[in-house]
Amino acid sequence: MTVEQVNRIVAGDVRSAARLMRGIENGDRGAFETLEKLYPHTGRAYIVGVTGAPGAGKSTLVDALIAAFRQSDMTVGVVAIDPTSPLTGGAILGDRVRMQRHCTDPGVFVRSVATRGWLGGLARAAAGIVSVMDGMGKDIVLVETVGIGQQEVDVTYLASTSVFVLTPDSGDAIQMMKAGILEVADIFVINKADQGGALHVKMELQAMLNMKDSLPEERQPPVILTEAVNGRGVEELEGEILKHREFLVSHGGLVEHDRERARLELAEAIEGSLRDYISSGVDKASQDKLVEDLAQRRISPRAAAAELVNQLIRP
Ligand SMILES: Nc1nc2c(ncn2[C@@H]2O[C@H](COP(=O)(O)OP(=O)(O)OP(=O)(O)O)[C@@H](O)[C@H]2O)c(=O)[nH]1
Ligand SMILES: [Mg+2]
Repeated sequence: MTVEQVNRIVAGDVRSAARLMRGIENGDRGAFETLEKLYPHTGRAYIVGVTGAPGAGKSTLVDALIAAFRQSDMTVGVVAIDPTSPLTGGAILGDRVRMQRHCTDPGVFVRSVATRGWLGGLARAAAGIVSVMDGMGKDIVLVETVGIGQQEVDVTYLASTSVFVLTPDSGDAIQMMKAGILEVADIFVINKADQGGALHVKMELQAMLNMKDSLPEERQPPVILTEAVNGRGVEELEGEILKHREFLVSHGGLVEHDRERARLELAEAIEGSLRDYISSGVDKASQDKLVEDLAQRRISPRAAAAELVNQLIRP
């Protein structure tokens, strides 16, 4: 059954893909098993992260980018990550409405992901959904997230090109330095350039980028002004994304990035396997006893963990 589903997804079947995505979002074990089978068919999509403060215009920009990439004959997947409660759901609704004009285009697939229960579940679900779009054969996958460095939503490691969106008004530029975004963003966008003050922010940002002691062959991240609402500057942004891809390809950075990503995925998989192994391998009674000991402060969390692991390794 899953092999059939995988084949349908690889052939680009939207309903099968949507079903798998739903399963991933819900944390269904079966969905993750199907994802495993899809894995050999992934790795071809070019993944672009679009990050920035709430309301910076990321979704509007993504919508405009979809149009630009479609113009260039590329198929596009979009994963919008909403770290807020699924109860509020406002941003998701906004994203759907904003990107609706593409919903009849078979070359475009837009999906919003909201938090579901367990910690770290969002990032895992998002990574899974990106893989499904990759497996479907989308040329470009755009991943929209709010902020960088919020661990539970940080999927920046997935992206080969990271675009950071700021606006002329906010004190974003200063905040960014603190968050270390200067180091991780490949392209900077100052959106809402129609509001004025954008050039000033651009100069400020470029001055900061110049202060970075970078290696001579290292690439200086471009700073682009856009007006996402009317599409101004978006073609230039598309061009810079593709240029960055060429840069990575010609400098071996793409391979390096894939390797780094594989390393993270392996580490995560090991953690997951260990977690499963431990929770299935240790009988409930001894787990309950340790929990009780912990609650009563008779033992520290570290010591309790060591005891559990020891029971498993040397029974
Ligand atoms: N004036 C102006 N407004 C813009 C521009 N781009 C986006 N906006 C507006 O900014 C508001 C927020 O845009 P979104 O695209 O939802 O921003 P976002 O960053 O995706 O927001 P969240 O996903 O909620 O974090 C909307 O009302 C947009 O119409 C722009 O270039 N100029
Ligand atoms: Mg948005």
